[in-house]
Amino acid sequence: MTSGTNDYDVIVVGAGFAGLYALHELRSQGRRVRVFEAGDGIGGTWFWNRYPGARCDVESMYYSYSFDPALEQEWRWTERYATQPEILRYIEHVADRYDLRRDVQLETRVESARLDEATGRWHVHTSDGRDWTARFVIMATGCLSSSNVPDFEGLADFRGEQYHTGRWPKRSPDLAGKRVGVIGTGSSGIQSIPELAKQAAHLTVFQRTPNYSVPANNAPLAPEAQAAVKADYARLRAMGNGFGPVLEPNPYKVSESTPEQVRAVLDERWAVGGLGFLSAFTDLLVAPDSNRLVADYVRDRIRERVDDPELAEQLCPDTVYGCKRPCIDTDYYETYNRPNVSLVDVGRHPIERFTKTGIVVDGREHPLDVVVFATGFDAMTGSIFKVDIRGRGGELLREKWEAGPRTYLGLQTVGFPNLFFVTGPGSPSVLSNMINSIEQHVEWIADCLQAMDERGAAAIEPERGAEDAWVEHANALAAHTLYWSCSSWYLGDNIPGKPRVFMPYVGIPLYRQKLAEVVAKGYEGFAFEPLSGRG
Ligand code: NA7
Repeated sequence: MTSGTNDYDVIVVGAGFAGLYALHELRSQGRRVRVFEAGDGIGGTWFWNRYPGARCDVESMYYSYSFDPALEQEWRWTERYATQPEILRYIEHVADRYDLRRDVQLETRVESARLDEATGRWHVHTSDGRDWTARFVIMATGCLSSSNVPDFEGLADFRGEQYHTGRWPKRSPDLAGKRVGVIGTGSSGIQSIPELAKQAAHLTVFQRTPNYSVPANNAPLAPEAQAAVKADYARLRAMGNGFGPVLEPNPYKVSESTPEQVRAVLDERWAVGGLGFLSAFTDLLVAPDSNRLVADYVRDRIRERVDDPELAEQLCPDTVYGCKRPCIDTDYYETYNRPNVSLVDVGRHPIERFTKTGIVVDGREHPLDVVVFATGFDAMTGSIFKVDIRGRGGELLREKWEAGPRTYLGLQTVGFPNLFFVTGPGSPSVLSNMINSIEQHVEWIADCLQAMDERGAAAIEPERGAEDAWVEHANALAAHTLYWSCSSWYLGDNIPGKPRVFMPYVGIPLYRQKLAEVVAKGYEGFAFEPLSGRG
């Protein structure tokens, strides 16, 4: 077995919530771990997404690690929904508290990872020109980290400033007195538009598809409320599929409820604010009629928030509620009542081209000094594919997944032994509280490595039959949903040429159960290669 200064037990790609926890867990097991991070700071998603108004849409008390009760008790969140700077401060606190930084190499992109079948080790090449070897590679690259700027005609000619929300500069640009255009009305657009409107002389929003948004009802966290959660943290964290008690799912279908009960459920969720509409009824994402009731309710609330009825209609989505990831906001719709904000519908008339001085839509130029791309990400697979990953027989992962990602449990893929994904496609990931899923996967991987040590295994890899069955099972679950009824990044629709596959696993409790079952049955569906198989 090779060893040397560049040889590690585990190489982790990415220093966000997932990579840092993987480092902590695996290092605690006595393994030599090295983390590579492309950014010049830790934090992943929360390092890059610094745009004005950036917040998490999961409540701060539940969007935090649970692995150490002492950490849980000592950290104080200040608001119901944490801002990006506060989340970044939390991650930095965690890194310092557990002395993680010494094993993280910043400003270093992992360019390739190649399996050497003779030795069973992964050979990793990084952007600083160095080569590394490791027995395990963990892709902790995040689900929404490969930013997407559409290939607009004439974009290179535009002389103004350009920013992507997911690559926002550390020193936020001064927008005072400027004509600012925002392309995109997903979560990043909906969060940033109210803040950009306050700064810019004029803000033009280029909207292709309106999105549903519900007020976040953000507010400072009262110390007593925080103390009450901390007193009962474990139980409360487990509620609402890990989103905390605020998202406790209503166990009924719309069809099992009277109109009065439906109205009461919706009114209650509206009053609480946030993502609670997603779990308003169990049939929300499977029964079109149920969905329509919820969608109508939210559309009516949008109409109440916008003064100009015509503009309100333009802002009302006609898609299934929850088909695209719904948003939560602070004053998003009210922002359109400001005199310095205008909306351009690029759904009916797509952006024709950029010029030196602006954006042309339907033959008319909108002059701009600044363009903000709130145009999203190559979700779930984008950052994985940025690394040239070659497994058995030199097979390129990107090619294996050409028709869509194929994993067993979202954790591993056939032909790539000892390569793990944290919150990979085929696991609940973006449909869940990401921190919960990250902890679940990292702990599963750590236990698996321990089990491998105990049984003297050199490598672990899914069996072909198990992977095929998992992909089929995950597809079957998604097939019964309304997720297929609109275009979304869940399906890869936003990236030209990307196969249309529903990438996350639908069903958080079921997934938890399956993971536990697999372990209870001695890692059913995985094949272990004995140590003696290695020379
Ligand atoms: P999203 O949700 O992917 O939103 C991207 C937005 O950009 C969306 O409104 C798109 O319209 C729009 N878009 C993308 N390409 C174009 C072009 N070519 N022309 C006009 N408009 C375009 O990304 P976010 O960053 O907002 O949020 C990602 C997730 O982060 C979010 O769901 C939360 O989970 C956190 P479209 O809807 O495709 O018509």
